[in-house]
Amino acid sequence: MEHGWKLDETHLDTYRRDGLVVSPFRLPDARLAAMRQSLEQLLRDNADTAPESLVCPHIPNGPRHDVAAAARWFQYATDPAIVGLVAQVLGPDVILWGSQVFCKPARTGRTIPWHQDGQYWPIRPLATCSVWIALDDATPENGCMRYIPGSHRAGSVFEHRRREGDDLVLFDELDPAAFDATDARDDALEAGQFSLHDIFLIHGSEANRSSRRRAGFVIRYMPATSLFDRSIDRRQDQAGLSFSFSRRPIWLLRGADRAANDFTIGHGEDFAAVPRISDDLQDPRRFPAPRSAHPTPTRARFRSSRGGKLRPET
Ligand SMILES: O=C(O)CCC(=O)C(=O)O
Repeated sequence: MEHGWKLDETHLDTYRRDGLVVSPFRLPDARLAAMRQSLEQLLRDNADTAPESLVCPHIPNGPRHDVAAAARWFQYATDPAIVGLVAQVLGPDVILWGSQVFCKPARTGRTIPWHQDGQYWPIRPLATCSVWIALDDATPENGCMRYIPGSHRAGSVFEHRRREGDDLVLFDELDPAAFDATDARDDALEAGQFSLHDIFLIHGSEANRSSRRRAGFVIRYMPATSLFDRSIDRRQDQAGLSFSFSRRPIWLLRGADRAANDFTIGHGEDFAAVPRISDDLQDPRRFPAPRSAHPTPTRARFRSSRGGKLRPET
């Protein structure tokens, strides 16, 4: 994709002030088409999982799909053009530690209750920039993300309480006393647009009662000055899915590690063929833009221990 992407001071100020900025750049049509095609495969391969909770399609032990499919999501998540924007807000040392497809089907798409991401994640000190990429148009009608501008600025995680329900994607909900929902702003995006948001931002989204699907792919990056602390492991559950961070693989994408992060855990057999990713991500020859809507799978990057079938993370 475009390697010349750079956020200007106005956009950086918006990120610092509001905790979320809509990127002035958007995915090229060919990339969007490729991602939407990958999404269709992901949904087909995971028909028994809530489509709002397709956690880490970029890793072979994430949702069940073939190794080549995981490699494609990995390419999307490590696109140097996107990582370059993230480095502008996080600093030069960038780790990819997670991703998720939040696909809300028409009419039945579930609510994502108000929360702060920091409530859920084993990163110390808490720091992450999430890039939320719209794979469909995301509007107030189909349940686009909503957020409270500036709510990240306290730099703390407020009280959350447990609320479980079949209509919910996440079960830790922010105490309503912590914020004023009338301040909420819509993160409305056209397909191919994306926004960046901070780990302390208060956000959530309504159920999708419209006749149009709302799918987004979110990529999580942390600065390598923080530790992905697997000892904090707290089992996560989402809409019928249960998973753990204890074996989650992470990658250093740019710069250097400053916090003794472990880049071997979870890379096990499935990752035997995956090179350690580093600054050479910035080499466009390594991640060429797809020439068509059918990018060539990079099979060599992953190897599965079970004849091409992936292990679920749980
Ligand atoms: O997809 C949504 O509406 C919310 C996603 C979210 O909570 C996140 O990316 O942190």
